[in-house]
Amino acid sequence: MMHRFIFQRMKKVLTAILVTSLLSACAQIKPPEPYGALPSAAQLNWQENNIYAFIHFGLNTFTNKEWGYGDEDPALFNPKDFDAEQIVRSIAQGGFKAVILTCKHHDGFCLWPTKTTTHNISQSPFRDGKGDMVREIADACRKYGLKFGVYLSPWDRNATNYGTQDYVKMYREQLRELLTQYGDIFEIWHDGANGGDGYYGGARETRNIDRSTYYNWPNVWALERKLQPGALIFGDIGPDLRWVGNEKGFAGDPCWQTFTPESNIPGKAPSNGIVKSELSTGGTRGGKYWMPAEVDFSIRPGWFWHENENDKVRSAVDLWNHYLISAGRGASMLLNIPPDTDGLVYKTDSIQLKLFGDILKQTFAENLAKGAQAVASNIRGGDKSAYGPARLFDEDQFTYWGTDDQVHTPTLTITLPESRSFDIIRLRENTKLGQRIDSLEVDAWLDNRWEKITGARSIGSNRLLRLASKITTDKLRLRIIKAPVSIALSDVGLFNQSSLLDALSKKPNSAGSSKGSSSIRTGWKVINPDHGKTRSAMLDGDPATYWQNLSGGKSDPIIVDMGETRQVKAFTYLPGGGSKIQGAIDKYAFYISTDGVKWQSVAKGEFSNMLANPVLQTISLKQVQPARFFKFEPQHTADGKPVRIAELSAIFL
Ligand code: FUL
Repeated sequence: MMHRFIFQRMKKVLTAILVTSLLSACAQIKPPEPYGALPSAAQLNWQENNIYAFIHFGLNTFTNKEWGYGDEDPALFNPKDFDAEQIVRSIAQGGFKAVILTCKHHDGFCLWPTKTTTHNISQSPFRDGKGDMVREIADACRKYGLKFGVYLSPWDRNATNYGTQDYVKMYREQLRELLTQYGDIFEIWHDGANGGDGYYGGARETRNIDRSTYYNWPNVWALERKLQPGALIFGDIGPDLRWVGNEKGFAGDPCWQTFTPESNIPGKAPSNGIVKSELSTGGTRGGKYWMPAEVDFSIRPGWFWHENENDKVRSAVDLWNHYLISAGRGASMLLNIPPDTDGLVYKTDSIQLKLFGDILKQTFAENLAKGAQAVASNIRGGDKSAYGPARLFDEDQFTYWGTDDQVHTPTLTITLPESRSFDIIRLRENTKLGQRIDSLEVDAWLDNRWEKITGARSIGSNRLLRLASKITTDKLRLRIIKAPVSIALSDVGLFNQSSLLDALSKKPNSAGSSKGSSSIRTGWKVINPDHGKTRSAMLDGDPATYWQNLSGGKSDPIIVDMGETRQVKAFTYLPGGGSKIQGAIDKYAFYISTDGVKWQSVAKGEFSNMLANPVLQTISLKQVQPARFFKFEPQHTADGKPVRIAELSAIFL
């Protein structure tokens, strides 16, 4: 009897507790309404994997080209020591979380035994025609815990049917193969370079397609969503990630994670290859779509491996600097690491990758905001446990310090357990509620007063602010300067850049410059007088000065007297134009002569990718030849503007 009584009492008490806690849960202050475009589940996942690697590998590696014409013989593809694990391991050591492989570049050669074309790996000597490089890289990624993604060039300079609807079907079939045979795909990459001249099954002609309609991108995306619902789709216009508008390794400041693409051809819908790339760099504040930027650039000047760029590999310090202005600006860092002709990551590249990985690890090893206390000028509904500033230090990117709806410019004072030194501040918003903050400033308590040390104009999922120098303090203040709505800030982290950076910065930078050796050109002259006074700029070894064809349009050939006869093995051309390159030549002819009268044509062709990546071009002659004079004939510029040349040079035996 007694027991029964106790049991009933307990039941009543428990019910009362349950009801009270349910009631108080209902009384909890509601989160703010989301603001603007919002990220999808895949985009939220991307935020944590915002540093990944490209692998450009294919026939170009063996022909020493950037863009193959489409007529290359598959027999040339023979990386004898190819080791997918060495490649993926080198990348993993750099701290990268995923890999995207060029399964097919513009030359149309497929790195997997596709059923859609014979121009594929099965026609090559690699693994006696039984190889599948997509599988080997995908398997190695799985083994080392990296995600795997595919690049499939829409432009195909080999395909006979390029330009017709048959090709569009074939492109989708290739996608279907890649998206169904290799497990989970992290990202699908659609290049903007599209249409132009090519082999096209022997036609050797120019085929221009209407970029805004030809591929019917919405249909392609629908197929991709169906086959790989978790994959991110990249293109100039997304839909998930946008191109950042340059291949130099930086995002804009500010760089908004929302974007409204605009076409650069009046009257045409924006599409791959026809967006205003300058807008992509900074995105659109309050843009129509959640579409963060992806910063693709290469560890070398070119996208494919070229022996003559072995001394131009970016250093670990350079990679760190670019990390800060790509991933550190709410974009992703997509670094290209092209394997060499042996099928391995070249030693210089892998050393710099390892050092970069160490810098990353060491920098973020300890969050110096640990144990901080913070006082906010406003907390949403006064609900400290749900929206209080303690949420900033819990390492969860979605818990946040939130303010009341009408409070857009609050202030936060942070006190550290003791004075600490740091030079990186990390800020994050809870992007599930959109990108809410326009700008903020940060002060530090230094010499008994508040001093402004840095500020930011966009935050989003990740913002890294590097201070001009290390500071030591126990107090910081954050002032939100502008926001259209209440804020939802989820992270304030404090870090110290790795000491490796100091050690490495003292050594001469191994990253090459495009500055040619000027001494070798002593006594060289441009001898055709119609090239005006500035013509010597082409030979002065200074990439910042350039010659421009002032008469506009097509330029006459440039004739250079090298002063004495030498054994010429290659020539180089550096496009000119200061920070914004213009008039980059993309078609040329090159002649040599011993007497300046009789000329021999020794090279003619294309400089590839000159709109997106106008870097130093080196063309090797088929054979070494004696010459005192050379004649360089610009035949076409990539942007149709008058020719500009920063540097011209020859390389001798
Ligand atoms: C560019 C291409 O033309 C380059 O060759 C490279 O693949 C780069 C990632 O995209 O647009």
